[in-house]
Amino acid sequence: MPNPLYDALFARHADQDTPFLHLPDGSTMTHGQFIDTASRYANALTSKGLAPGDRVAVQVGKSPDALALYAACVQAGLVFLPLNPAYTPAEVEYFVFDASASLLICDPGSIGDLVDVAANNQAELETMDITGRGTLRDLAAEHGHRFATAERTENDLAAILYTSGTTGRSKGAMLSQKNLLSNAEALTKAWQFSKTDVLLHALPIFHTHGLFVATNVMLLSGGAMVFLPKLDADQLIRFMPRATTLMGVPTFYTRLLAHDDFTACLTAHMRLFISGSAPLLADTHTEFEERTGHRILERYGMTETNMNTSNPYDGPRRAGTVGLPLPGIEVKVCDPETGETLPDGDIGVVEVRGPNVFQGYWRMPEKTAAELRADGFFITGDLGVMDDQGYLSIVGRGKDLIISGGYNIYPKEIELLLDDQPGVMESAVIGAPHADLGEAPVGVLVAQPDAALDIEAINTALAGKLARFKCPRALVVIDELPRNAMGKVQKNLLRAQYADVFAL
Ligand code: MLC
Ligand code: AMP
Repeated sequence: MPNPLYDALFARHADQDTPFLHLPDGSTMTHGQFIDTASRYANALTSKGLAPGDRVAVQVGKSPDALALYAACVQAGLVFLPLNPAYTPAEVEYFVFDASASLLICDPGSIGDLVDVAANNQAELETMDITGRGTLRDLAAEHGHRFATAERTENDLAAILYTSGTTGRSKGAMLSQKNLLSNAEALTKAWQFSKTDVLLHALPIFHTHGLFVATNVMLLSGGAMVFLPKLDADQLIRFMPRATTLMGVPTFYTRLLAHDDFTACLTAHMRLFISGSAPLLADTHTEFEERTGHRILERYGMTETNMNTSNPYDGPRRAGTVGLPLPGIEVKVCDPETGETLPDGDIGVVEVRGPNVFQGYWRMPEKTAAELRADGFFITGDLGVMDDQGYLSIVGRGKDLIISGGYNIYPKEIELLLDDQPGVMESAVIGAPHADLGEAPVGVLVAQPDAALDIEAINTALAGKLARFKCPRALVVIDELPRNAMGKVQKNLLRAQYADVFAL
């Protein structure tokens, strides 16, 4: 049965004894073993009555089995919905409810918190721990490693990835098989990946970067990955001699540079270092080149579009820019009011069109219509400027968004919770520069008249509701929020005022 994404990324590796995942314990999983594992999971999932198009929410730690779940969903035609393990049960409930997920797979340690979430939403519940063990693996073990691949077209959904929204309600970006496959093809070619490559993979696998950019490119090229649970600079350095390439958010590069053992000698054999998901400071780029002789290749993308632009593999990699549009993808910088394309050199909103652009937001037609134009251009909300050579620079964001260590944080979601706290009259959440994470959230609070704010209690209340990475790393109290003539909070003034809050 045709299933374009499965055929291109997975089916061709069946029975291959070439290495796919090198694990930190020294073991290796071959491509064939990975495909067999995935097919057992596909059998397990369908044995539970799941049918093509059903959503499978997955909130588990990073492991080969967790990655095999992605392959299993593609093979069975299920829609993969990966979730950050840091999300609280309240956050998970929203995703399971919104997506009408048929199955939730979670860590065994979360069962107590999530059993009601699943029951309330008529979802089945299975477990998988960070080693891959759990009820789902037990079920998979009862099945064979052959599975009749579900028929799919390139327009069928492969995944829904939730991205937070400016209103505080997360939106599910619907990604079709074609969205994912076309981008994997473009990137594999642009970055010259081949089966001789070994990628150091220390990114999470519940976001576009670690899941689609990294994994799909390696599957398409037939190469291998050193599959590490998370960023740990010691481990990156330990395994670098086995690798040819690294993909990371800018924090990867600042942490490597902070390490004394990170030297030109260690990296001499490396073919490519790629950065994205957040701005790479030009200083980091320069320092990296001075230390290693390598010029980091920066690219730009987002959940809704996968990757849009990249600095060239051959040709000038310009620090501070995110490079040129990838082949087949149109990128323009537009007037935010009129939507007219601006001349080179003018700052405007970046819009993109191509086979990479998502299918819209799950069950949110108004939001889809607001961001996806009828002619197919997606309004990214990023502010950019194009130079006369076609290189794009991201110079800011039209959307009120904080990117902390590559994770997106929408202030509205935090402000709504802060406003509900005893004694708080109003709040504004801003991003302040942070040496390790690029930026981190700061909550600016205004107290009700005569109220004394209990900052510790507010922090505790937030921690129960929000994933830790979203919780403000500083809460400050001021008399009133600066507002413009329209009554809008002037966050730019707050950002200037608290620019040094993490430097102290
Ligand atoms: C962890 N913490 C963070 C955080 N990550 N806080 C703010 N921002 C982050 N990004 C918090 C934890 O909750 C914990 O808090 C403490 O920091 C230590 O946790 P940790 O797990 O030990 O953190 P660490 O290993 O330092 O992780 C930092 C990181 C990681 C930057 C390596 O966040 C990471 O891998 N980020 C990559 C994100 C990513 O893949 N983005 C791509 C999105 S796709 P406490 O309070 O409990 O101590 C996309 C499209 C595109 O953007 O273009 O690619
Ligand atoms: P996400 O919604 O998590 O996929 O995050 C996408 C956002 O990350 C984009 O809209 C940009 O704001 C930002 N981003 C991704 N890559 C870069 C980059 N290289 N430079 C600056 N910002 C980036």
